[in-house]
Amino acid sequence: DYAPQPADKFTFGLWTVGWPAADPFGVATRPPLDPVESVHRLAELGAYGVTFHDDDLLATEPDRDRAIERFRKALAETGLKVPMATTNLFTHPVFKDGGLTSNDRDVRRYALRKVRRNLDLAAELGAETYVVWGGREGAESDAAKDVRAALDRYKEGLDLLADYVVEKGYHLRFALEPKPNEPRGDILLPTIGHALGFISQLSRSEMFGLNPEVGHEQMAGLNFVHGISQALWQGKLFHIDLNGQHGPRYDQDLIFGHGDLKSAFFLVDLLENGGYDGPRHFDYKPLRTEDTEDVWVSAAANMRTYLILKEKAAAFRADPEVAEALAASRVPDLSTPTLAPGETFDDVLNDEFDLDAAAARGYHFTRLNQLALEHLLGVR
Ligand code: GLT
Ligand code: MN
Ligand code: MN
Ligand code: MN
Repeated sequence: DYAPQPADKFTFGLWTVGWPAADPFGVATRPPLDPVESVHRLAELGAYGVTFHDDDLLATEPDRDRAIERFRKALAETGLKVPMATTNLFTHPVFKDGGLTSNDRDVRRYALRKVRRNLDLAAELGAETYVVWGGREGAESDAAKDVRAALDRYKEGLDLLADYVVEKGYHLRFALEPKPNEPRGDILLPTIGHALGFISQLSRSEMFGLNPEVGHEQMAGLNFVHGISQALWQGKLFHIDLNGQHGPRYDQDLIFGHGDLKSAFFLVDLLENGGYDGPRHFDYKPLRTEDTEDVWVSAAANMRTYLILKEKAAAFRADPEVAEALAASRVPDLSTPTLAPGETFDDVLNDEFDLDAAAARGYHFTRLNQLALEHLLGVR
């Protein structure tokens, strides 16, 4: 009956269910949510864990020590884990031109202090991944930001933080989260590809991977399944933010599957069969129209949709007609190396090859795609 279990590794940010739903055009429609209540409700729904920004813990209890103590107690009572944590370097006005890449050096130093303090807490709570979403690292005008200098400062900051983690002996890796725009006109590291390229320039690049978000790549008009495939291929899928989005427009943060459902189907198929065993983390926003009880309906919907898609993907893979269609489309053949063992490049010169016949061969992808669609629609 698609009941989530901790073994499914579903996790939620405190800022997701706890979003009071203020947007650029209107004030909050829901009261602030006590993180302790979130922990209990998520555990009841079958989640595995909860994640947080330093500031999320203070939603209803301004005293940091007291807030942490109450949070710890809720974790102990429920058994919920904290696999990931992150820093808020975007809400406070001081971060209006960014944190680690603000033009203001004092702000950059403050941002480093803020991350460092929460790294200590993340390690204490047993987190293994530290997300870095540089939502304010960017600009609205090409005159306003020396992007090459900004990338130098981004690297400087992240190198310092990685050194700190090593020095302290923390078991933490960093996951950079790309986003093309919003809240800045243009954000640095806008896509999975930009972030992968940047990581190669970091001093301890092995400690850095990605936390890609469904909606963020789709805002850029990109294929999320392809992006995740490349991140996996490069060993860089450290974490993932699941949600829904309808193409290039503002960041919708819809419930998983409530955007591009077909992409969600192929994504679950990839995550379940592609060697990713990390948390399935939902970074969504309960609709602004919803009341405080609807919030929990929406949290449950993310997990239920994932489990339904997991079942559909398994049925797709197990269907003999699909296996036959995959073979007819020569999909498995792509895994055969282009040179046979022992061959050299010169051996490609000796092929007997009928150019016209090869050009005429169809790939029959239509049938394959329709089979996937019919599994997804529940008619097979
Ligand atoms: C913020 C952002 C998300 C990031 C979070 C991590 S916070 O809500 O929109 O995409 O994952 O800082
Ligand atoms: Mn988003
Ligand atoms: Mn978001
Ligand atoms: Mn996110």
